[in-house]
Amino acid sequence: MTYRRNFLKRAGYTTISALLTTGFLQKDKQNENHSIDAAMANSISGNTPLRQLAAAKGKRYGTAISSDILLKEKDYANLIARECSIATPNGELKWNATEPQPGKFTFESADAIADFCRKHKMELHGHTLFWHMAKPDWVPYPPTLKMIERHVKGVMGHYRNSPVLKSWDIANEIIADNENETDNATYGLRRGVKPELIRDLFLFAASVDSSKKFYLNDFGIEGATWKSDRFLKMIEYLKNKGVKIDGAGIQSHLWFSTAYAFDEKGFKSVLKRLNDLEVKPVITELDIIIDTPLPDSIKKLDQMVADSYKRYLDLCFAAKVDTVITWGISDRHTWIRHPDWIPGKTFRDNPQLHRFLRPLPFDENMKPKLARNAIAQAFRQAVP
Ligand code: 9MR
Repeated sequence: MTYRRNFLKRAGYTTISALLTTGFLQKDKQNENHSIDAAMANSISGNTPLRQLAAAKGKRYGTAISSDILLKEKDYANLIARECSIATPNGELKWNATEPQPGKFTFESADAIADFCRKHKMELHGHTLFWHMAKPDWVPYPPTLKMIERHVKGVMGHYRNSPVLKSWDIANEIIADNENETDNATYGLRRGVKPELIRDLFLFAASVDSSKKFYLNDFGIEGATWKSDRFLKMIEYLKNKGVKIDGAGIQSHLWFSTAYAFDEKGFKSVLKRLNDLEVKPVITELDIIIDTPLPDSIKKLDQMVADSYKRYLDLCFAAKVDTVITWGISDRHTWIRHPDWIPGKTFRDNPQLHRFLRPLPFDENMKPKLARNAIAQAFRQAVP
């Protein structure tokens, strides 16, 4: 329930974009090369795995991955092994999964994913040490410094020598959604969280294993918003404190519509500010919803999703993004279709519209969609 509320706030981000004038999906002459031509798309639906196309440009493609589905569904496991060079555990590394009781750590399901990655020569992205939505009941928010220290030591320590785990979302979604939900105007941190606590969290992490890349991960920062500004200020604060922070996780749970614009200019400025801060942008949780007005067929919808992927990734690759992780790989398993989290009032109140929730590159049968081809084309066209 809380999660649903949280998601609904994400829609607020698109409402802000709605104030702008040109639609991300409205084709204009100058940008026509961003959209993928259907005939061409079909001809390249082909065989080269995304991981290979990405690697040719020095990049990585991956997905969020669930250990229980991995065990149950062979086609899911095979598809991920074929297409991906990196994976993020969907929930297996979160606090509620790794330390359900104080000081009692368990890594069975996360290790199953790490083994899968090792077997298929994939990297693993550690998600996440600190998140208000995935903590066991015994942990308050924010947790005490002592709890944080023990948790970070326990979890990062377990993967210190892992041959596959190369990066951590040290903290996830610490920025409030708007100014009414924070008592910290400068950094916009969720109520109760102090910048010093986040600094100490990063410092603990560095004292356990500084060989990994450290990210601050968040959503709703794909444009010039109140939130992206606070996110960037928080990164700047950490840099000024001499804290190790290598990357900004830009989740990219995106909503696009012909009725309102994507803040392309604002997002470019976010990427530029990250570049100035010498912090690498990483696309950590990409999926795309097309909001109303909906087209009259799934085919057209899939084309809109694909065009959105292409234009978004073209923009990212122009800013030298080298890692793209989608939040799932197939529409069979997307959090967006989970009954608790069906997004937005329109979709929630109209079950007949749920079939228009097709946010990922492969369909329910693990068949490639136009979105998969759009990702492939973006990798092919990227300048290494
Ligand atoms: O997709 C994830 C869902 O299966 C989990 O139940 C949920 C709570 O742990 O987290 C979801 O993943 C979220 C991610 O960890 C952080 N950003 C938003 C993601 C989608 O809700």
